[in-house]
Amino acid sequence: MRVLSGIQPTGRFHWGNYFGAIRQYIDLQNEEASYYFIANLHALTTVRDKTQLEENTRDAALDLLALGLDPNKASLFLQSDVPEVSELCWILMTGTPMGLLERCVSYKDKVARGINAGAGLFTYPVLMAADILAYDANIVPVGADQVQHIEVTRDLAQSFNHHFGEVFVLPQAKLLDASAKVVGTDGEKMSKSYDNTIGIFEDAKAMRKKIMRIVTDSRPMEDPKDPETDHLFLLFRLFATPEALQEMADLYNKGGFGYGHVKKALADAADEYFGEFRAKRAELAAQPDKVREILGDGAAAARKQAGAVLRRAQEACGLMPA
Ligand code: AQP
Repeated sequence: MRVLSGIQPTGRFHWGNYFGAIRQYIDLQNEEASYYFIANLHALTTVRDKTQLEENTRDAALDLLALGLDPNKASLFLQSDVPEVSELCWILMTGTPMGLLERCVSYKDKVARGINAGAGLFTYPVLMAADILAYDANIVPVGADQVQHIEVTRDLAQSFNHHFGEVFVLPQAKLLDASAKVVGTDGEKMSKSYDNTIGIFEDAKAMRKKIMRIVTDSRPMEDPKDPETDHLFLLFRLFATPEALQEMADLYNKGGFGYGHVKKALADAADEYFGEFRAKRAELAAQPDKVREILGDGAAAARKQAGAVLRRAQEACGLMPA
């Protein structure tokens, strides 16, 4: 299997990014080929500050490597280091119906929330399609919010193949059932733009404070509560062992506990889970040359693959590459 996924350096990565996507990257890095990129071209649609984008990009690379992405197994690179993808994006754009993009929920959602939407945000799914198709990826590990974009990718690939011959491999989204949509501190999807995130590498004290401030319902402590509808429980489930989870579920069903107890258990579990990655991150942060080299090697491997697919597409549609 060939695996491809990307993640935007639009801010620090949060639990949703980790449990929905990054954990899958690590699990899938032993596949035949796996490519993971830091989507700085996508991020440019929202991060309009040079220093901020550079800082986010460095943080993204450090975070991914510290969390276990192994450059000996997978290629890690910056999206902007593979210009072949932007060329492929144009080729796909020429065959993209406006209606297909107008139906994309994540675009509509951002517009509804008053986010200033330019052509970059509107055409985001086409660049994403080029990102995926350029690596002949069969599998794209993502969270649930990206499934529609992968459907768009399949539509564009199928339409191109139908018109010009079999050029593109049709990809499939891969989701983790239990964490395809991680909830945030307000019970909605955890998302940077909803301001409801808990960061993976957030300072341990700040993280605990944030958890302790999570708003809960005001039912009396004695009442039994349904764990499956409580966002605190859903977050605890990300970290807990099956035994600890069962114990907590029993407590909910019985009633007579305080949410402070659950919050403390959640903070302890998160601390323990991410604790081991902190030291690795600090170690890597002290070796910027090594990180740059990893990204350079990743980009070289990615360009080779993307170049081959671009030539295939150019030949098929009459662009006659030299
Ligand atoms: N809450 C989530 N649950 C599960 N998976 C999630 N992902 C994001 N949020 C959740 C997955 O993380 C990967 C990287 O996504 P991205 O680069 O598109 O990051 P993002 O969408 O910018 O993350 P946000 O916080 O949700 O940002 P905004 O607010 O800009 O949309 C993807 O695979 C995504 O599914």
